[in-house]
Amino acid sequence: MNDSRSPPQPVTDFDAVIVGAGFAGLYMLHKLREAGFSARVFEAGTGVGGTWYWNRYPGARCDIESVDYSYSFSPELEQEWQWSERYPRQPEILAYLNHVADRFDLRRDIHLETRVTAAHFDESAGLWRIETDRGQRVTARYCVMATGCLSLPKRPDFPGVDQFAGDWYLTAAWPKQDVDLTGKRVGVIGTGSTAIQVIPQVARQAAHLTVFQRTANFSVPARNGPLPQSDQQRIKAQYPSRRQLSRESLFGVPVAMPAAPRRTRDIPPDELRQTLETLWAQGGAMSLLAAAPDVIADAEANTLVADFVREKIRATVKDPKVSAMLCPTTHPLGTKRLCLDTEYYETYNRDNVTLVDLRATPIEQITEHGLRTSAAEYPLDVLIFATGFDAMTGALNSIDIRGRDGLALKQAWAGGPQTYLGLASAGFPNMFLITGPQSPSVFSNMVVSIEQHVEWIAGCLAYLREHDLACIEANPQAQAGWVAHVADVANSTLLPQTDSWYVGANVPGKPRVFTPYLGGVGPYRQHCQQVAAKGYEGFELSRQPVAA
Ligand code: NA7
Repeated sequence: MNDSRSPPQPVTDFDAVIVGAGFAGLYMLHKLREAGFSARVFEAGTGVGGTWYWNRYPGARCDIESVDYSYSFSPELEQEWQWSERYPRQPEILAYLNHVADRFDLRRDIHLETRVTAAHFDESAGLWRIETDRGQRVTARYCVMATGCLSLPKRPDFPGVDQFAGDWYLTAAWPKQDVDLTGKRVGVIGTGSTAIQVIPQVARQAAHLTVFQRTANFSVPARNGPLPQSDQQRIKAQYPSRRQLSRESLFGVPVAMPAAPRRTRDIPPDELRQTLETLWAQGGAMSLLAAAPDVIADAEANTLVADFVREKIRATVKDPKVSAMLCPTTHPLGTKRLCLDTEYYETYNRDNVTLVDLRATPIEQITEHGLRTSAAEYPLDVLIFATGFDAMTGALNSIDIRGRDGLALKQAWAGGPQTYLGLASAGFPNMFLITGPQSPSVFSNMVVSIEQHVEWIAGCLAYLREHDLACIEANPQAQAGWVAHVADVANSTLLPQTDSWYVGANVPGKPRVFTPYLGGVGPYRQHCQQVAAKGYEGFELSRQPVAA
């Protein structure tokens, strides 16, 4: 704190503007209202739901169990909502979020079909000026970006895409009405988490499916199924301890951090085999990673687990040429998102499915009637692009965000994101990021991380109000220290070496920076709590709403 008098606070339309009405924006609105702040949410979709509003492709499903991929802030909500399956489908998650919007009367403060185009910090007035694509201009003291980590899809930029005479779809902008693929020759480009969900569904409907694979990925069976009432009741009875375990865990799922983890390579081979078999039979990607935490750090450990998965792929896929193509060889397991599937590998045993290796035979062109690689032309009626996102920074950088001295966020982050705790960025006072770059975010159960950030931000705003403070801004030194720490932790693992969206390698020209924080959800939460307990250590707090 660098001054003692309290000048009049700026008059603004709202205390806070929140950008986005997914899991993060909805809870932020609720929490701020509860604390007596006024807030307005702007959301581009015609409904709430964020990721779960846009990603309606066949097979869209969460890879975290439904009972854990849900809000914990309301015991009543927790108890009353019934999940039907172990892993929730997109329509069920969307229905849940709509229920939350109604139950907490959130809709009256949400403007739908409204995209925020600009957010400028007005230094002389000490407030944010927000503009939308509908021409609205509002002011707010705080600006909260609840824009999501995977919300800006990559547009298909293959040569010839405009000539294609058939229908094409982007998984992340799937139409609301049913798409009938019956009798169609369908091509899917991509074999990431999304494609791995979509491919088995399409194969069941289409006359023929051709999968265009550039990189084979590791996938673990979900073992999805109905969630029996009795199991759900048992879990609900233990919710407080289950939630607490998730909050203290590595990835935000209820698996305890091992007190004295053994190195995977020190585990006797028979015992390791048994553990992996048990986990494979149980299903679930996060538990496999959590069971052998050194898998992402130790190349030898990684090979042991990766070999096990490759063996499972070979045992499932009948054609040895196809199974060889499906066995990942380009990266260690878990250094690209470990996928979760239902009958993904089995799908390649169908007569109507062809796998094309784009590394051996790259795409040359999309033609009027299909797709041509360096080796062949594939006639297609429908093309599905499951080609991923400009992750972590894409949605933020697509808004014209300007902080002090007109500094553009894009410019401040030209060499990669610069944040303190993934919550704020120096030069952008009173702006908060929910699950921003350099926080656990995509390397965790997003709902657990979202709740932690929302509660931290709401606590911070209450603190500012209580102490008559007008301005909070990340300190550049503290930020530099955090950015270096995030990089150090990442560099102690195998992850930065792999070309993945975690490092921005999937977007040409993007600086190569490993963006999620790998220190674990539990330790990260503790650190954020300590920062707050020490009067927001590493932030500059000021009574002046404007620059001193
Ligand atoms: P991903 O994981 O980025 O997957 C995209 C896939 O598309 C991946 O297989 C890419 O191959 C492939 N791709 C992307 N561009 C091309 C081009 N130009 N040519 C050929 N193939 C291409 O996105 P998802 O939507 O599957 O998953 C993102 C996250 O959303 C997921 O982890 C969940 O957390 C939710 P590549 O690997 O780059 O060679």
